[in-house]
Amino acid sequence: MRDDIRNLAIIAHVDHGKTTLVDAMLKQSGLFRSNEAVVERMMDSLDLERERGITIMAKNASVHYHNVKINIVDTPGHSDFGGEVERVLKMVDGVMLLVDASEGPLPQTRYVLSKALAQNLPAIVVINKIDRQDARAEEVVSEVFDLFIDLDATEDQIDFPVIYTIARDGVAKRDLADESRDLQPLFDEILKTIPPPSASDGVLQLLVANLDYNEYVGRLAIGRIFAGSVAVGDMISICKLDGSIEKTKVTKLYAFEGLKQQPIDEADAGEIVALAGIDDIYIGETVSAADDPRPLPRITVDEPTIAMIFSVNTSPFSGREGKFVTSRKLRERLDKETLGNVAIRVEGTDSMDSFRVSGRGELQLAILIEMMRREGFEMQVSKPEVIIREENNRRLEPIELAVIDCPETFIGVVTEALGRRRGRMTKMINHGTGRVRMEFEIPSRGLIGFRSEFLTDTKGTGLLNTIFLRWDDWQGIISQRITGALVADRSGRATTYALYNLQERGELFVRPNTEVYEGMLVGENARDVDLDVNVVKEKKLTNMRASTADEAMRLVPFRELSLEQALEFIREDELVEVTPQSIRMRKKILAANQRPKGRMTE
Ligand SMILES: Nc1nc2c(ncn2[C@@H]2O[C@H](COP(=O)(O)OP(=O)(O)OP(=O)(O)O)[C@@H](O)[C@H]2O)c(=O)[nH]1
Ligand SMILES: [Mg+2]
Repeated sequence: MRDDIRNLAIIAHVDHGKTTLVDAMLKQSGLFRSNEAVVERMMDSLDLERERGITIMAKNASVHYHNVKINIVDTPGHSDFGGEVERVLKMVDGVMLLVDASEGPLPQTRYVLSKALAQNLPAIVVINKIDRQDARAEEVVSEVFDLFIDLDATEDQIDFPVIYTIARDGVAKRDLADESRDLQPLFDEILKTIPPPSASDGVLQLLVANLDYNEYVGRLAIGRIFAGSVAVGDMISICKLDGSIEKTKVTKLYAFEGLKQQPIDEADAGEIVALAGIDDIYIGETVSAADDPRPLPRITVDEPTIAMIFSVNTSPFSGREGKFVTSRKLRERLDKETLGNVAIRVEGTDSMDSFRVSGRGELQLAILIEMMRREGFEMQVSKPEVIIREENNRRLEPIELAVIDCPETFIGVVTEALGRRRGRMTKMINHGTGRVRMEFEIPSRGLIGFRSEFLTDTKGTGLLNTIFLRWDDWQGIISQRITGALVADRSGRATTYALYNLQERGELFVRPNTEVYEGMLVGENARDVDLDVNVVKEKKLTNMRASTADEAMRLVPFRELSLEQALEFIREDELVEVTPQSIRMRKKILAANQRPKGRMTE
């Protein structure tokens, strides 16, 4: 046993406070001077994580408490990033399951707990945000208890310790009535409940469970040493995913100290380390002894449920704003993604210029697209579609559980909207607070594009959480967006005059002077058909006064769609064009006279 080490992951539903709790643990372990200014949610170091306020990638850190090194893996709580949680559980000997004291267990709580229980990991249940006005800590503990039972936990697992916290203030208590000013009760519980890693001698076996990048040393392969030891200068073998073995030498070895990686000379079984200087190493591969390679079982994660086609940008504006525009670059980048992100798949298609990219949800794919455009890529992507399986002549599609929290007054609209999308209510709980919680089973197909409608329907007050439930028989046709699009019928720059005359048709997506091309979507048509429109029309200038009148035209503010909103908006015959600077929507077929008829023209 290595009693000087504990390895644990912190898991929860999105926003329940994982990263905030890690902040507090880092601060209280004396990592910073008492007067040192530190940012909030330190572990959320990616630009996209900071902008969106969510964790996207699992990350390692460590703290010291009573001469014990506690390696902590912070994980994302959004269900689209569930694959991150699944694979890092391989590195740890236990988990802290965080649950919001008011919201209680939500779909992702259930998902991550089920994965931890399946690995036989002991859990400390941490009820966080007990400072909330609407906290109902004790009730939530009993809901968590029910969840363990529901997931067929063993008696040992059900006998979990509970700690109450205010992560934001760095306070933990064993009992709600306790006075406490710090996290000591939590640290003590970690040492007590999370077993030390077993130290096994013998042949080196290190399972790569995470990849990182450090600008000084390049690629880092992060993993836990399951057996043996490793030292700088050792010859090692990498047991590749394809079964081959590659020999190399350890040039740089790191351990996690706080938020940093610290160079070390050697490490033993039980420790979580990072190896640098090996370019060709991927998640799920085993680092083993040079003369006696022994691969560990590879890491498997749940299958993707949603797919999108990524293609070379074929719009007339292609190549204007991006650095990387060719199909070769696109393919290389996507392949690279699959090596670091086990929940993403990439396949070729009939066309050399298109690739089918599958993942766990719209957000996961949108984040990938967003990262790529920031790196300088241009591409066009199709409407996300669910993955359909054929099994024993049955056509199966993914079904999700949608858990909705909203004010009572919206029960009607929400139920109606989900009914249209083939959702079936399975549960409704009225907490008597004016808000209700409803559960629906609904095909993933029906959820595509639902989020923005839901937020509008509930005036921004609703909470929607979804999680994959099962594969089930195809549920029949689900009707799509009921409105059509306003489609530019020629290229040029949009004019105030033209937009002014169009705005009564529906909401506009472009502002005056935006450059458009034929086939580009410039607005939503209130009617259910597409309408080809001229947005570049100039007013005939008959005299000077006409142009002053032009300036006086008041335009309704245009709606700028985010990437996710654009992905939700488009239909099967449309695409989103993504470049480092722009997000445009377009018809697949740009030329108006080549698109299927049955549309209106102005
Ligand atoms: N009132 C209150 N708010 C808290 C507490 N802990 C965290 N929060 C807030 O909850 C929000 C989410 O916190 P995060 O730490 O980002 O949550 P997370 O679980 O890491 O979220 P993901 O990684 O995206 O799943 C932030 O606005 C925090 O300030 C707490 O103890 N009390
Ligand atoms: Mg987080």
